[in-house]
Amino acid sequence: MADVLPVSVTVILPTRNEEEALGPTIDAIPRDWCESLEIMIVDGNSSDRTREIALEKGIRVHLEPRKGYGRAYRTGFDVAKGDIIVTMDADCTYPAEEIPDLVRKLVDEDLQFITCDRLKLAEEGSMSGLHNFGNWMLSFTARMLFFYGVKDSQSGMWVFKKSIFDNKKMRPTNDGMPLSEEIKILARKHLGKKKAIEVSVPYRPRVGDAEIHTWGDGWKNLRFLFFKRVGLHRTRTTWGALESNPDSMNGNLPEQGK
Ligand SMILES: Nc1nc2c(ncn2[C@@H]2O[C@H](COP(=O)(O)OP(=O)(O)O)[C@@H](O)[C@H]2O)c(=O)[nH]1
Ligand SMILES: [Mg+2]
Repeated sequence: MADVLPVSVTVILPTRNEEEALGPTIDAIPRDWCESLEIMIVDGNSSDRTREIALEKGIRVHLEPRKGYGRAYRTGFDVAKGDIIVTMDADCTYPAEEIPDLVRKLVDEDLQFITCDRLKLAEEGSMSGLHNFGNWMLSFTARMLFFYGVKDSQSGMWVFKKSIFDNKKMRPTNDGMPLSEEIKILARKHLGKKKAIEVSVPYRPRVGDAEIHTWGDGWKNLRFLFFKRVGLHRTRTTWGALESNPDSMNGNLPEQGK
Protein backbone atom coordinates (compact mmCIF):
# COMPACT_ATOMS: atom_id res chain seq x y z
CA MET A 1 0.00 0.00 0.00
CA ALA A 2 1.10 3.55 -0.69
CA ASP A 3 2.22 5.69 2.24
CA VAL A 4 -0.39 7.00 4.62
CA LEU A 5 -1.12 10.61 3.67
CA PRO A 6 -0.34 13.00 6.54
CA VAL A 7 -3.67 14.84 6.30
CA SER A 8 -7.04 14.88 8.06
CA VAL A 9 -10.03 14.36 5.80
CA THR A 10 -13.79 14.66 6.28
CA VAL A 11 -16.13 12.98 3.80
CA ILE A 12 -19.52 14.71 3.94
CA LEU A 13 -22.63 12.96 2.66
CA PRO A 14 -25.88 14.95 2.65
CA THR A 15 -28.78 12.58 3.23
CA ARG A 16 -32.50 12.65 3.00
CA ASN A 17 -34.17 9.25 3.11
CA GLU A 18 -31.27 7.25 1.69
CA GLU A 19 -31.75 4.01 3.66
CA GLU A 20 -31.27 1.91 0.55
CA ALA A 21 -28.04 3.44 -0.72
CA LEU A 22 -26.31 4.84 2.38
CA GLY A 23 -24.83 1.55 3.65
CA PRO A 24 -23.10 0.64 0.37
CA THR A 25 -21.98 4.26 -0.10
CA ILE A 26 -20.24 4.23 3.30
CA ASP A 27 -18.75 0.77 2.72
CA ALA A 28 -17.25 1.91 -0.59
CA ILE A 29 -15.14 4.62 1.07
CA PRO A 30 -11.55 3.36 1.44
CA ARG A 31 -10.07 3.39 4.97
CA ASP A 32 -6.60 3.72 6.46
CA TRP A 33 -5.00 5.77 3.70
CA CYS A 34 -4.76 9.09 5.53
CA GLU A 35 -3.84 10.14 9.04
CA SER A 36 -7.40 10.77 10.13
CA LEU A 37 -10.63 10.12 8.29
CA GLU A 38 -13.99 11.42 9.44
CA ILE A 39 -17.08 10.24 7.57
CA MET A 40 -20.30 12.06 8.36
CA ILE A 41 -23.82 12.46 7.13
CA VAL A 42 -25.63 15.76 7.37
CA ASP A 43 -29.15 14.47 7.61
CA GLY A 44 -32.18 16.50 6.60
CA ASN A 45 -34.60 14.92 9.05
CA SER A 46 -34.96 11.61 7.23
CA SER A 47 -38.06 9.67 8.12
CA ASP A 48 -36.62 6.28 7.14
CA ARG A 49 -33.68 4.36 8.70
CA THR A 50 -30.93 6.62 7.30
CA ARG A 51 -29.54 7.85 10.63
CA GLU A 52 -29.77 4.42 12.24
CA ILE A 53 -27.73 2.94 9.42
CA ALA A 54 -25.08 5.65 9.74
CA LEU A 55 -24.77 4.97 13.48
CA GLU A 56 -24.56 1.22 12.89
CA LYS A 57 -21.68 1.89 10.51
CA GLY A 58 -19.95 3.97 13.16
CA ILE A 59 -19.91 7.28 11.30
CA ARG A 60 -20.78 10.74 12.58
CA VAL A 61 -24.35 11.97 12.24
CA HIS A 62 -25.17 15.66 12.23
CA LEU A 63 -28.83 16.54 12.09
CA GLU A 64 -29.72 19.63 10.08
CA PRO A 65 -33.49 20.03 10.21
CA ARG A 66 -33.48 22.94 7.77
CA LYS A 67 -34.36 21.76 4.31
CA GLY A 68 -32.13 21.71 1.28
CA TYR A 69 -29.06 20.14 -0.32
CA GLY A 70 -27.15 23.42 -0.14
CA ARG A 71 -28.23 24.00 3.45
CA ALA A 72 -26.83 20.58 4.43
CA TYR A 73 -23.44 21.48 2.96
CA ARG A 74 -23.35 25.00 4.39
CA THR A 75 -23.74 23.30 7.77
CA GLY A 76 -21.43 20.37 7.08
CA PHE A 77 -18.57 22.56 5.83
CA ASP A 78 -18.65 24.44 9.11
CA VAL A 79 -18.70 21.43 11.46
CA ALA A 80 -16.32 19.15 9.52
CA LYS A 81 -13.15 18.44 11.51
CA GLY A 82 -10.83 17.57 8.62
CA ASP A 83 -8.50 20.01 6.86
CA ILE A 84 -9.59 18.48 3.56
CA ILE A 85 -13.25 18.02 2.67
CA VAL A 86 -14.65 15.49 0.21
CA THR A 87 -18.31 15.57 -0.84
CA MET A 88 -20.51 12.98 -2.50
CA ASP A 89 -24.18 12.04 -2.73
CA ALA A 90 -25.22 9.13 -0.53
CA ASP A 91 -26.71 7.26 -3.48
CA CYS A 92 -23.86 5.10 -4.87
CA THR A 93 -23.47 7.29 -7.97
CA TYR A 94 -19.98 8.69 -7.30
CA PRO A 95 -16.77 6.64 -7.24
CA ALA A 96 -15.77 6.54 -3.56
CA GLU A 97 -12.77 4.39 -4.47
CA GLU A 98 -11.20 7.43 -6.17
CA ILE A 99 -11.12 9.49 -2.96
CA PRO A 100 -7.55 8.65 -1.89
CA ASP A 101 -6.12 9.44 -5.34
CA LEU A 102 -8.08 12.68 -5.56
CA VAL A 103 -6.88 13.82 -2.14
CA ARG A 104 -3.32 12.83 -3.04
CA LYS A 105 -3.61 14.90 -6.21
CA LEU A 106 -4.87 17.89 -4.25
CA VAL A 107 -1.92 17.66 -1.86
CA ASP A 108 0.83 16.71 -4.33
CA GLU A 109 -0.12 19.36 -6.87
CA ASP A 110 -0.77 21.99 -4.21
CA LEU A 111 -4.32 22.55 -5.42
CA GLN A 112 -7.17 24.18 -3.49
CA PHE A 113 -10.25 22.72 -5.14
CA ILE A 114 -11.10 19.80 -7.42
CA THR A 115 -14.52 19.31 -8.97
CA CYS A 116 -15.25 15.94 -10.54
CA ASP A 117 -16.74 15.89 -14.03
CA ARG A 118 -19.24 13.06 -14.53
CA LEU A 119 -20.06 13.56 -18.17
CA LYS A 120 -17.02 12.10 -19.87
CA LEU A 121 -16.99 8.78 -18.02
CA ALA A 122 -20.70 8.41 -17.17
CA GLU A 123 -21.75 4.78 -17.15
CA GLU A 124 -24.80 3.57 -19.00
CA GLY A 125 -28.08 4.33 -17.22
CA SER A 126 -26.53 6.85 -14.81
CA MET A 127 -28.30 9.83 -16.35
CA SER A 128 -31.62 9.88 -18.15
CA GLY A 129 -31.86 11.67 -21.51
CA LEU A 130 -33.70 14.54 -19.88
CA HIS A 131 -31.19 14.92 -17.05
CA ASN A 132 -28.37 14.74 -19.53
CA PHE A 133 -29.93 17.51 -21.60
CA GLY A 134 -30.73 19.62 -18.52
CA ASN A 135 -27.23 19.20 -17.25
CA TRP A 136 -25.78 20.24 -20.60
CA MET A 137 -28.08 23.30 -20.75
CA LEU A 138 -27.11 24.44 -17.25
CA SER A 139 -23.42 23.83 -17.79
CA PHE A 140 -23.54 25.65 -21.11
CA THR A 141 -25.37 28.62 -19.57
CA ALA A 142 -22.93 28.76 -16.66
CA ARG A 143 -19.97 28.76 -19.07
CA MET A 144 -21.53 31.53 -21.16
CA LEU A 145 -22.43 33.71 -18.18
CA PHE A 146 -19.27 33.26 -16.14
CA PHE A 147 -16.59 32.23 -18.65
CA TYR A 148 -15.30 29.83 -16.03
CA GLY A 149 -14.79 26.76 -18.19
CA VAL A 150 -16.22 24.01 -15.99
CA LYS A 151 -17.74 21.19 -18.06
CA ASP A 152 -20.05 19.64 -15.47
CA SER A 153 -21.64 22.44 -13.47
CA GLN A 154 -23.96 20.07 -11.54
CA SER A 155 -21.47 17.53 -10.22
CA GLY A 156 -21.71 16.92 -6.48
CA MET A 157 -18.23 15.50 -5.88
CA TRP A 158 -15.62 18.03 -4.78
CA VAL A 159 -12.32 17.67 -2.97
CA PHE A 160 -10.92 20.79 -1.36
CA LYS A 161 -9.11 22.42 1.52
CA LYS A 162 -11.46 23.57 4.26
CA SER A 163 -9.34 26.72 4.58
CA ILE A 164 -10.81 28.08 1.33
CA PHE A 165 -13.73 29.28 3.49
CA ASP A 166 -11.42 31.51 5.55
CA ASN A 167 -12.14 33.91 2.72
CA LYS A 168 -15.80 34.73 3.33
CA LYS A 169 -16.32 35.41 -0.37
CA MET A 170 -15.70 31.71 -0.98
CA ARG A 171 -18.71 30.68 1.13
CA PRO A 172 -21.64 29.60 -1.05
CA THR A 173 -24.98 31.22 -0.26
CA ASN A 174 -27.56 28.93 -1.83
CA ASP A 175 -29.48 26.45 0.32
CA GLY A 176 -30.76 24.33 -2.55
CA MET A 177 -29.34 22.40 -5.49
CA PRO A 178 -27.79 25.55 -7.05
CA LEU A 179 -25.07 25.43 -4.37
CA SER A 180 -23.38 22.93 -6.64
CA GLU A 181 -22.85 25.34 -9.51
CA GLU A 182 -22.25 28.22 -7.11
CA ILE A 183 -19.29 26.61 -5.38
CA LYS A 184 -17.58 25.99 -8.73
CA ILE A 185 -18.16 29.54 -9.90
CA LEU A 186 -16.71 30.87 -6.64
CA ALA A 187 -13.74 28.51 -6.78
CA ARG A 188 -12.78 29.53 -10.30
CA LYS A 189 -13.30 33.19 -9.48
CA HIS A 190 -11.45 33.41 -6.18
CA LEU A 191 -8.92 30.57 -6.41
CA GLY A 192 -8.15 30.72 -10.13
CA LYS A 193 -7.96 28.09 -12.86
CA LYS A 194 -4.61 26.74 -11.72
CA LYS A 195 -5.72 26.00 -8.15
CA ALA A 196 -9.33 25.03 -8.89
CA ILE A 197 -9.42 22.24 -11.47
CA GLU A 198 -11.85 19.74 -12.95
CA VAL A 199 -11.05 16.04 -13.37
CA SER A 200 -13.20 13.30 -14.90
CA VAL A 201 -14.49 10.42 -12.77
CA PRO A 202 -16.96 7.59 -13.40
CA TYR A 203 -20.64 8.15 -12.60
CA ARG A 204 -23.05 5.29 -11.89
CA PRO A 205 -26.79 4.63 -11.77
CA ARG A 206 -28.48 5.72 -8.56
CA VAL A 207 -29.58 3.29 -5.85
CA GLY A 208 -32.88 4.31 -4.21
CA ASP A 209 -35.32 6.99 -5.31
CA ALA A 210 -34.23 10.57 -5.94
CA GLU A 211 -36.20 13.40 -4.43
CA ILE A 212 -35.02 15.76 -7.14
CA HIS A 213 -37.80 17.45 -9.06
CA THR A 214 -36.38 17.59 -12.55
CA TRP A 215 -38.24 20.63 -13.87
CA GLY A 216 -38.45 22.55 -10.61
CA ASP A 217 -34.78 22.08 -9.69
CA GLY A 218 -33.66 22.70 -13.26
CA TRP A 219 -35.50 25.99 -13.32
CA LYS A 220 -34.13 27.03 -9.89
CA ASN A 221 -30.61 26.27 -11.08
CA LEU A 222 -31.06 28.32 -14.23
CA ARG A 223 -32.65 31.22 -12.37
CA PHE A 224 -29.84 31.19 -9.83
CA LEU A 225 -27.24 31.54 -12.60
CA PHE A 226 -28.91 34.68 -13.96
CA PHE A 227 -29.45 36.21 -10.52
CA LYS A 228 -25.89 35.44 -9.53
CA ARG A 229 -24.59 36.99 -12.74
CA VAL A 230 -26.25 40.31 -11.98
CA GLY A 231 -25.53 40.11 -8.26
CA LEU A 232 -29.16 39.67 -7.21
CA HIS A 233 -28.84 36.28 -5.53
CA ARG A 234 -29.39 36.41 -1.81
CA THR A 235 -29.02 34.12 1.11
CA ARG A 236 -31.86 33.41 3.48
CA THR A 237 -29.92 31.64 6.19
CA THR A 238 -26.48 32.22 7.70
CA TRP A 239 -23.33 30.17 7.20
CA GLY A 240 -22.72 27.27 9.56
CA ALA A 241 -24.61 25.01 11.91
CA LEU A 242 -27.23 26.03 14.42
CA GLU A 243 -26.11 25.47 17.99
CA SER A 244 -29.27 23.49 18.54
CA ASN A 245 -28.45 20.99 15.76
CA PRO A 246 -28.06 17.54 17.31
CA ASP A 247 -24.82 15.68 16.56
CA SER A 248 -23.79 12.14 17.45
CA MET A 249 -20.47 13.60 18.63
CA ASN A 250 -22.35 15.50 21.34
CA GLY A 251 -24.54 12.54 22.22
CA ASN A 252 -27.73 14.53 21.77
CA LEU A 253 -29.08 12.88 18.65
CA PRO A 254 -32.75 11.94 18.98
CA GLU A 255 -33.67 8.42 18.01
CA GLN A 256 -34.81 8.06 14.43
CA GLY A 257 -38.54 8.32 13.91
CA LYS A 258 -39.14 9.87 17.32
N1 LIG B 1 -29.61 16.90 4.31
C1 LIG B 1 -30.26 16.95 3.13
N2 LIG B 1 -29.84 16.17 2.10
C2 LIG B 1 -30.52 16.23 0.93
C3 LIG B 1 -31.64 17.08 0.74
N3 LIG B 1 -32.07 16.92 -0.53
C4 LIG B 1 -31.27 16.01 -1.12
N4 LIG B 1 -30.34 15.57 -0.24
C5 LIG B 1 -29.25 14.60 -0.47
O1 LIG B 1 -28.37 15.21 -1.38
C6 LIG B 1 -27.85 14.25 -2.30
C7 LIG B 1 -28.19 14.69 -3.72
O2 LIG B 1 -29.56 14.48 -3.98
P1 LIG B 1 -30.03 13.58 -5.22
O3 LIG B 1 -31.47 13.24 -4.97
O4 LIG B 1 -29.08 12.44 -5.42
O5 LIG B 1 -29.93 14.64 -6.40
P2 LIG B 1 -29.30 14.45 -7.87
O6 LIG B 1 -28.03 13.68 -7.75
O7 LIG B 1 -29.09 15.85 -8.34
O8 LIG B 1 -30.35 13.69 -8.63
C8 LIG B 1 -28.43 12.91 -1.89
O9 LIG B 1 -27.49 12.21 -1.08
C9 LIG B 1 -29.68 13.30 -1.11
O10 LIG B 1 -30.03 12.33 -0.12
C10 LIG B 1 -32.07 17.88 1.87
O11 LIG B 1 -33.04 18.65 1.82
N5 LIG B 1 -31.33 17.78 3.02
MG1 LIG C 1 -27.52 11.94 -6.68
